[in-house]
Parts: sequence; structure tokens; C-alpha cells
Amino acid sequence: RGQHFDYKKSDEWPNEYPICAGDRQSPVNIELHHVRSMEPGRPPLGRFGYDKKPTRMKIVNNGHTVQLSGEWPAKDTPTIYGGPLTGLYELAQIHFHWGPDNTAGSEHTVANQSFPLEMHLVHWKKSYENISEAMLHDDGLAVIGYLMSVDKNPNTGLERMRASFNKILRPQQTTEIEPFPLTLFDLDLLKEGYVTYVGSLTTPPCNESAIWLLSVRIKDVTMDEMDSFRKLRMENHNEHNYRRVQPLNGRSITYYYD
Ligand code: B30
Ligand code: ZN
Repeated sequence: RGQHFDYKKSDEWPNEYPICAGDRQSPVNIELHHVRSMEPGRPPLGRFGYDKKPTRMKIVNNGHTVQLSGEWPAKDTPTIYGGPLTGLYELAQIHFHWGPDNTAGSEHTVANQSFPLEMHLVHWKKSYENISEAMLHDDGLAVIGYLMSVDKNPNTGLERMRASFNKILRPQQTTEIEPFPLTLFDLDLLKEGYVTYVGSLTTPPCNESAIWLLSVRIKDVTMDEMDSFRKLRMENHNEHNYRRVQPLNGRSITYYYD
């Protein structure tokens, strides 16, 4: 079971999970001068369902992150397609990575710079039976990542989530929250471009099944919002839940814009 891993000992993950030492691991450092542009003529990235309110929503402290998930009528489930993706990818869950202070927290870095918070929207390819099956294929998941740095503008989605963080301060606690559409996170930012590369889950078992799409626009998070994340207790007394960057091993990172 992947639940039992310790961020303080991430260099030992490959002992129990050999794929964590594979050659298309995530996260990576993004060097903008190494990024190449997309070939013209690609279909733009599209999405639907992000503006639909789910019928139920919950947050869980699973011991290594806080995870948000919702239930939508099938036709409304948030879905992405186009850009570097082939087929439809349906949202499974949203979660976050952070650290004890503003000097670190993000998993991906840009020009070796870390950010305090990184948000992951995990989607799985609908042509596979379910998300567990999708994770066994090299194009099974599409994860959208947003790097965030501290500023004064509260994010409505983060505010709605953190209002209930006092109910999930300890690992394995979960609570229902008042449903809201994901547009409250103010996510229409991939419009300004994103970088994409093939990589892995950033936690054990580190399956090399993810196509990554990282927004080039940095989002805002307030100091109060960061404090709320840092009050959540993680397993193994971990004070951060980001993995260090992994070697690119010749992979290319491509810049996409619509
Ligand atoms: S990430 O976006 O690369 N950080 C999973 C999905 C995305 C990422 C990491 C992990 C994932 O689904 N892992 C397997 C399932 N998890 C349950 C879970 O939802 O959160 C079990 C587990 O650890 O082994 Cu964590
Ligand atoms: Zn993640």
C-alpha cells in the first residue's frame, strides 16, 4: 500500500517501490530556456464541467496531503481534452503540496526556485476502466499543476476549503463541505500557456503514468491560507509533503499556448 511513506526518507522510497528510481520521474525543475515550443496545429486544451456545482463534496486529510473530491452527475464531471492529450481525462481529485515556511513547498521548481504551495488536479483517461487501471498505462493520468506564491488576494476556492480544515487536523479525518464549482479556484489560467512533459506520480508507488501540464502563470495564496495548510498534521510528523526534483533523463519539456 502506498499510504506508508515518509517524506524525510524519500531517498529510500525505491527500496520498497522500485519505480521511484525510474527514468521518467516527477517532479522536475523547469528551465525556461530549455523549454521548446509546440509544433503548430495542435488542438487547443479544452475542458467542461469545471463550472458545475457537484452534488456532494468532501475533504480528507489522508496523512500525506489534503484531498478534495466531489460527486457530479456523469455528464457534468470536470473533464479535459486536447493540447498534448489524446482522448478525454476526467477529474478524480485535487490535492496540495506545501512546506513549513515560504522558502519551499512546491514539487516542481522553475529555474531552481521553489514556491510555497503547489495544487494538483488529477485526471484519469476515460478509455481505461477506472483510475487504478489508468495508473498502469503511460498515458493514464493527466495532472494539471499550479504553483502559488504568497500575495494579498484570497482565493475563493481555498477559502471554502480551509473553513473546514479544523475538522481534518489529524490524519484519516474527513468531512463533507458545502459543494462549490471548481471555477471558484479561479483556474482559467492555462489560457496564458503551460509547459508539458511526461512523468510520474510524485508519491509511492511513483507510477510512470502521468502527463503533466504546469501553468506558467503563478497563482496567489494568502499567508492565512498557507497557515491553514501548515496546521494540518501529517503522518510521520512530516512538516512538508513535496518530493525533491528528479532528473529529466533527456525528456523534453514543451511550451503550449492556445
Ligand atoms: S501526484 O499528483 O503526482 N502528486 C496519486 C495521484 C496523484 C499524485 C500522487 C498520487 C494517487 O492516486 N495515488 C494512489 C492512490 N493513493 C490514494 C490517494 O488518493 O492519495 C493511495 C496512496 O497514497 O498510495 Cu495517496
Ligand atoms: Zn501531487
